[in-house]
Amino acid sequence: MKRVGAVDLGASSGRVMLGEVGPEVLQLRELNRFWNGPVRVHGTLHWDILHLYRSILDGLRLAGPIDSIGIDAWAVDYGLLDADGRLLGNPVHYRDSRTDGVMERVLAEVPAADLYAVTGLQQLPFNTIYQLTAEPATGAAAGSLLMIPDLLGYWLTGELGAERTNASTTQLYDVRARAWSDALITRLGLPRRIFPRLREPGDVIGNVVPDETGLAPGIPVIAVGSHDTASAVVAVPASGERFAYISSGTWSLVGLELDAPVLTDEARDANFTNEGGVDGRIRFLRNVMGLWILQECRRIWGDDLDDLLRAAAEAPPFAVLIDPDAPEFLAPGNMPARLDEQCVRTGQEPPRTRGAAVRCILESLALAYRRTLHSAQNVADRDVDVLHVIGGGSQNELLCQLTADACGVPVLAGPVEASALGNVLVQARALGEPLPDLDAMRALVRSTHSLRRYDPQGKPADWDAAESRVFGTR
Ligand code: LFR
Repeated sequence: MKRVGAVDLGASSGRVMLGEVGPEVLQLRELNRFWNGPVRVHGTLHWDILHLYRSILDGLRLAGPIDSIGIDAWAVDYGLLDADGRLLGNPVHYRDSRTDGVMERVLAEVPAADLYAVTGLQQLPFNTIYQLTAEPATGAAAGSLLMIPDLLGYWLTGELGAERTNASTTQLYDVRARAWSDALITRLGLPRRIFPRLREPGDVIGNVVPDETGLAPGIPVIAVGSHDTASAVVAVPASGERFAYISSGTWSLVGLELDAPVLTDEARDANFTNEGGVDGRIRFLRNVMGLWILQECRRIWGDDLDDLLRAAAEAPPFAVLIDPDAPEFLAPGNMPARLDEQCVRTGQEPPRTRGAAVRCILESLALAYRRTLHSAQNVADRDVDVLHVIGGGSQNELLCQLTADACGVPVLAGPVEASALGNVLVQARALGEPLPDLDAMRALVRSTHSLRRYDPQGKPADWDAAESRVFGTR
């Protein structure tokens, strides 16, 4: 039996889990859960990175003897170190407005087609490439750039490096060559020296430094799929190939797992990403705005989630529909007001009750999933028999049912803590547990976790009509 510490930093919280893995055993115990929201200082949204580091250490100290530690977090964000390895300023959160207009500026110099041909990445205004371009002075002063899990791994071990799945989200990584894109980095005038040596999920980063961490010295820190979505996709309890997934949390990452990137014009026009997965797989997916809109509404309303979902279940269907991926929903703020504004702009009467607003958000998400799933299948030429919904959103029964109805395939919901499970599984394998490949890891998730099935209900024609209402005729 292996006992490992899994650190998973998500948008609603960070947590440290104890993972236990053995033959027919895969379980998690939460050791510590802590706040992981951005801190606004003079207008800039920052990570609270030292608070996180301390909370991580506090959690790991509660684990008892462990065989290793692995860390995952959301993608694209990073810390810059000076030549002596000191952090240059607090990392900035990707929802900060410093990237406003930067993508357009970069695209005026490097055509989107050139970027896509190399990186295969979805255009998102907060990709690392645009964040770095937004702060050229700091970048120029830096000795190295570390993605957040790599930064925390560096503090624990003293070892610099760049884990591959997260590096693949920077839009500075060559997805076919599986290396930093020197050509792109140079073309953008970024210093090549700041991009550290790449490491694979499963590589040992180093051993925990004694003394200041308060942890037993010598515990190995293992690079997992340090992009949380890469770890989550490891834990999709699928068998075979004919599946799609939604990693459902603050974001909904909707897509397929492929053996090779799809870099066609069609894939680029549909704005699909080809992110690097564990074991060299490709996560061919699109970011759909996810539960963020609802989370931000609740921050303003202060209502209990279950009450809202009950009211939404009773609200009339297809009353108001929005495009959840509209850019105005990206930054934190007064989401109920932004929702109403979009309704007015699109000639719809804004929802009159909170239940109706939540219904609108969930139906609109299901509609965006449907569109994304169909387009992924077309572009990648892949048939799908089942849609796995993993992550926190898999607990949202109304959303899961609407997703099955909209997509017209059965939904299998669970596990909830997919990122932490994927993190634990990759560590266990690196420690010698007989989990030779993703199939074996997924079989272990299936045999240890119960899933909930939602079969499509209702009339497909209603969703066809809804889709042309919001997105025009296909
Ligand atoms: C999900 C996620 C997505 C990424 C977004 C921003 O937590 O990692 O995969 O696009 O956050 O980093």
